[in-house]
Amino acid sequence: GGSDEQKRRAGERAAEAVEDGDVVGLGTGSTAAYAIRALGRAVDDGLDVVGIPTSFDSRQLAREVGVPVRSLEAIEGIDLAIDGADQFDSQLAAIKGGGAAHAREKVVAAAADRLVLVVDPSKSAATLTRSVPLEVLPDARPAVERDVADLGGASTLRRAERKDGPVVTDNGNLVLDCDFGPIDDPGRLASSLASVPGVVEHGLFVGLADAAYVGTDDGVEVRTR
Ligand code: DER
Repeated sequence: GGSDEQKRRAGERAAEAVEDGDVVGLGTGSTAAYAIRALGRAVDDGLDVVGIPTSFDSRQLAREVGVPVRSLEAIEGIDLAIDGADQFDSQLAAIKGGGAAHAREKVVAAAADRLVLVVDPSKSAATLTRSVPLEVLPDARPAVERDVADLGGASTLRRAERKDGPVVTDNGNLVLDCDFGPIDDPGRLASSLASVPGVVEHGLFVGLADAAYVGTDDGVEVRTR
């Protein structure tokens, strides 16, 4: 992946786009974390903002740095969502879910007036090629694996690192990482995956991002659709 300096530049630039009184979607991952930390400093300087976290982790970090948080159900709308991505293409279609938080991330992203991806150059690709994470109801996993195979995907149950057995999401579900090879039509695959029974959410974010802030070694490139 990219350097911490590149991620920091992207995250801090996104935080600068937040205006007084905004409701902000707080994404998950190491790049979005820089935006949350920058918002914490802005709150110390008097910025009036409410954060909507997308995971246990982003809620914890927001609390640590002093960004007021509300649950998603408590707000009418979100002005700006800031989130990372595992990969994105020239149309700003993205693969997310490296942190197994993509179900709540997508709800927040879709509810937001604007979604800005905060990324580093290692996430950019002409064509999406990474595995697509699926959040899956535990009992439905074998059926979902069969449906994914029928769609040409190879599923791997995401195992935890410091726990025996699989990763369990904040919502109590499992994660399948599904390798479809190069994804020439992300929209088509997204709708196929969305209709597989037992899939709570897939990690393809198509038509959601308005811009990508790409942190480089000497600045930030802003890419739009
Ligand atoms: O889980 C996610 O979708 C995150 O946004 C994530 O995958 C990106 O994480 P990173 O900024 O630490 O690379």
